[in-house]
Amino acid sequence: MNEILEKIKQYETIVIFRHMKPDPDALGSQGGLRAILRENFPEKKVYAVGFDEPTLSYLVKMDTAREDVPSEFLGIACDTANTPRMDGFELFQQATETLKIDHHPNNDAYGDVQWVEPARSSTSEMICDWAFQEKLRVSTTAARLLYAGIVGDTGRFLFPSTSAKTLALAAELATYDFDRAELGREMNAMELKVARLQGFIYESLEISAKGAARVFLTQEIMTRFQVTDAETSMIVSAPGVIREVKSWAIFVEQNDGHFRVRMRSKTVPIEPIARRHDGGGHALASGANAYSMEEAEEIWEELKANLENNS
Ligand SMILES: [Mn+2]
Repeated sequence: MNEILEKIKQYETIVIFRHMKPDPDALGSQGGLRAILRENFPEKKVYAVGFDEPTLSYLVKMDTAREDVPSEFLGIACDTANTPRMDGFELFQQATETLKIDHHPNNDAYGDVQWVEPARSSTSEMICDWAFQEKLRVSTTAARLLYAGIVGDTGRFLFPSTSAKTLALAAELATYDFDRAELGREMNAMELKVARLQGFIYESLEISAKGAARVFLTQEIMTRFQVTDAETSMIVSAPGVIREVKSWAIFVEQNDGHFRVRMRSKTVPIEPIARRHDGGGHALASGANAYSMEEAEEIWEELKANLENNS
């Protein structure tokens, strides 16, 4: 953590990265760090790169001027567990030096300097803590983004990763002059078509005796509800409100026919299952891939067995 500012001071150009299919923490930590660096080092060129996710456009806009990036620059990756998931990895590879700031398990230990704390609620919390400790100026824009990232990754301060420190940092961010109520509305807002898909999920969820649950969102279903894969990320937590459900997997069919599997669990870790199937993430929130129906069935069997062996 102490080396981060050292490295930043050494470079005139800094490019900040984050993972593909961004969530509020990816964008909050990336955009928050960009705002902090621009505020404190106005002479430096600071860029945030990646796809502008339309469902999160209320948060932040990426920089597109990649041709402005000189041959010597510092690359910082926020909230990105592994390099295959990094948006803009080709550019990151060209960086003179690289930093990794993340709160996922450090299975892919990339980066010349790595600051990884899996016990943290969010990368936004880490950036916030770092900025305050280093006595950097935090702009209102930065505060809003970091707050959004914390709110997003803690499930509105409900997940067990929410510590007293998380709340204290969020309380500090809440002293800044941004419209928290409006941000909250944006983060909770759901399009009607997505709400209807959520209704479909509740209707078609299969639940095992021990509380494993699954649902398939095939291309046909996605077309019927006019919903994209990115839009399904908003409803991954939906099965969690059902008392009978302990762990769940949402199988989202991709254009190439394979399934992206979004897995969640209330208490029993599911991350090892995700790791066995080309994925990973957090103990209770992971993503995996199933390249055939047989593999999708294997994941389901493992999800059920996982609860039988751990309860
Ligand atoms: Mn995160």
